[in-house]
Amino acid sequence: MGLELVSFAICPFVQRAVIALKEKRVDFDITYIDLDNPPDWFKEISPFGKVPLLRIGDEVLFESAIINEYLDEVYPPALHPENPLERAKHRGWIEFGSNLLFDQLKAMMAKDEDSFQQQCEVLGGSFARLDPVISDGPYFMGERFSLLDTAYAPFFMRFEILKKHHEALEDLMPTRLSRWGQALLDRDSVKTSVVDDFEQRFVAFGKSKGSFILAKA
Ligand SMILES: N[C@@H](CCC(=O)N[C@@H](CS)C(=O)NCC(=O)O)C(=O)O
Repeated sequence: MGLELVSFAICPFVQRAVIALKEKRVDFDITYIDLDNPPDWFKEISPFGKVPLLRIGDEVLFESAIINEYLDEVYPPALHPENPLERAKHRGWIEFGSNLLFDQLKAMMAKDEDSFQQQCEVLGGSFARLDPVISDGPYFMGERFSLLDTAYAPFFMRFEILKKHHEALEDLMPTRLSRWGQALLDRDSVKTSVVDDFEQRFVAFGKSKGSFILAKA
């Protein structure tokens, strides 16, 4: 049955599902909507009014982590660890990654230097938590790329862009975390997981919402 992903072009949560689909080489259609002016059909089928949605025939899945677990159960190769305890730990860190994405958005949307710097401290605290639990590389659990990696790649992609706009971000990330991020950004499924003009759109979006660090972009 055909798969349709409902997306907003710069959404990191949709990007997680795109990466998983590409890793699994599954064909899918993608429908972009404008979240500032969502169509009625979307409001009817999205319980939280959020993307991503995955439409499978008449069925609709919502929430990126749930969508990716479904994809992982149905389409090989399985990316989640086989061991239930490891899988549960990964789910916890995927949730941590979702919080990190929201903190990154807050940093990007900060309206002035003070609130931006405060958000940098929050990000720095999360990096200090995350850094000791990642493997020596290249990926979170070592040689094997996992579902958890799909959840963090969108964060690293946005961080690389934001880093160009404020020096406070340049040295914020510990070396090991940066190394993991680079390995993810080098992966084909990640490179091809966004629209061609992603960076321009992402920056324009932040600017239009009054972002302090993107004001001069
Ligand atoms: N927990 C959700 C978060 C999804 C999310 O926040 N999506 C944003 C776009 S990146 C959205 O649809 N926002 C619309 C809104 O909040 O009204 C997931 O993991 O799928």
